[in-house]
Amino acid sequence: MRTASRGSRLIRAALVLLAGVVIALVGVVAWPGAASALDVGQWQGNPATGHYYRQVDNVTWAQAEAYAVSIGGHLVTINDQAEQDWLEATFTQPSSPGDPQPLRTLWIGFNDRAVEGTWVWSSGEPVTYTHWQPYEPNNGCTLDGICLPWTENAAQMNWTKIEQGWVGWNDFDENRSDQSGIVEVPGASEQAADLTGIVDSYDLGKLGKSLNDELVRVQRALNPNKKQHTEQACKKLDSFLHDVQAQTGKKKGLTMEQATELTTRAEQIKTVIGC
Ligand SMILES: [Ca+2]
Ligand SMILES: [Ca+2]
Ligand SMILES: [Ca+2]
Repeated sequence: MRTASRGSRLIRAALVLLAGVVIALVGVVAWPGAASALDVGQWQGNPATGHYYRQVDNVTWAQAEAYAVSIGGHLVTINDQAEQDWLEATFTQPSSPGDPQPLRTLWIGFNDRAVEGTWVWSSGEPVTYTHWQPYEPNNGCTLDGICLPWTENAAQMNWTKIEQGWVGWNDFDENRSDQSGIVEVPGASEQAADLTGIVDSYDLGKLGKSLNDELVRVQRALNPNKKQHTEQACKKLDSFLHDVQAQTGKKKGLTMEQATELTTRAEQIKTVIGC
């Protein structure tokens, strides 16, 4: 009995993963106008927090936060010096040529969008740590009281004041769309942190590793009475393959390369579970 229920649990887990992929495929199509512009990096796991982080490029603060929320997280909340140090070690990179900042500046969740001067985290977590540059946040005004024609209501990390040799946070114009941000997802596992949002090479890699491994175990756990479950799984796989085919080559759909990889994985899984 135990084996059988474990088998059906694993089948269910596998189907949830597949459903995640299908949702992800739909997500590629549904993301309003941003799918092609939204560049996301690899997930990076932080062993100290147990959370997963990834960089998203070419976004305003609000776009980055919306993306983060869509995958179950927020723009990063920096809770302490250790998290700040890990972020610097993991995400520091040179800026693009022509950018006056030597390092790429990165949106974090800290903002005073609701009440000027009252800084909060978009995650709602309490403020336990800050790492502002000297004389920041300044809301876009110099010490002499000369202000830029916009306000500054969202914070970025990796701002550098070369003359002071200091790298820290700065408040900046939240509407600048040529910026990057760091997303933090409190996923208990890499699978929970991913297989949502947008299909990327990371998803494909995880599919190959985790889903296949899981299904090999399913096959071992299955007994002949559980044939029905196999049939259900096979049906899901066929419908998944159908979705892949339908989205291939479409504008904002899957590339041929992505489709081939997904198809290969699904066919492998079908073989493993004996469709
Ligand atoms: Ca955090
Ligand atoms: Ca402000
Ligand atoms: Ca500022």
